Amino acid sequence: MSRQLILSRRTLIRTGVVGTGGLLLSGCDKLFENPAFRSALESGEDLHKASQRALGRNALAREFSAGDMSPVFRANGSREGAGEEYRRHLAQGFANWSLKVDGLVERPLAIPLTALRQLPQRKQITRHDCVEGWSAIGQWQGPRLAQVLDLARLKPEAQYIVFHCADLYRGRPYYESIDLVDAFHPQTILAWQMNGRPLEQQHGAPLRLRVEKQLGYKHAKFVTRIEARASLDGLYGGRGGYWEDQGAYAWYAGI
Ligand SMILES: Nc1nc2c(c(=O)[nH]1)N[C@H]1C(S)=C(S)[C@@H](COP(=O)(O)O)O[C@H]1N2
Ligand SMILES: [Mo]
Repeated sequence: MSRQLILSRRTLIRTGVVGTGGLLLSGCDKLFENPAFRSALESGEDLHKASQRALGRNALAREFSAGDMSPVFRANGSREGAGEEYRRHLAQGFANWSLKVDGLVERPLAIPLTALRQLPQRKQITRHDCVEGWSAIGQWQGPRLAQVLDLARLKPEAQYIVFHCADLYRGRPYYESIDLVDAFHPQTILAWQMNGRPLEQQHGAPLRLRVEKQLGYKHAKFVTRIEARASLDGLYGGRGGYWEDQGAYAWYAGI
């Protein structure tokens, strides 16, 4: 595998991703006012003009207010991560955990959780809709996936973003994938916080995807590795996700 760049807070400051003050920006409006952020975003979007033509998919999912939040947000699917390594990180409060970003990127990364927390943040209160027929409203916070992908610099051949998870559901690795329209959508974030607190294990600690325009099963929990690919062929069952490979649900689950 090619060399990985370990992103320290100092690297992030040097590369201008993180300023020395005002790290926590709330909401995307402020992010959009930031010229560095805008240009990073636009260069990402230029790569993918063709996919961006699917205009309707860029609309925002509805956001709610604090008073709408569900008193109970049930957990579904895996409630814990699997394996020795996951348990060790859990015991350490994920202090030494990092997210891998690889595949069709110019700069493979290992980004410590501490660095992900220091990137500009987006906070959103949204409704989670599970295909099994229940919904819950919760608040999610984390950096935009777009920002992480721009740090790793997608190669032009990249078409899909795959999320590899640390759990086994009924003995098999859970994984999911989305296209670049959803990957660069403003509300697509890597959430490490839920309802104002670090993610609980049952909700996918330390990091899970929020892809608000799609159903619950696309929101990969326990994300440990993000892989950029040109195609989904040859990856597990080839249909781009755990439930998709079972023939249970569609790859695109727009709501
Ligand atoms: N890694 C992983 N991600 C997953 C699942 C899972 O079993 N494993 N279940 C999915 C389903 S079907 C739903 S509805 C949501 C549930 O998220 P929650 O447990 O935070 O409610 O996670 C999704 N992401
Ligand atoms: Mo679900």
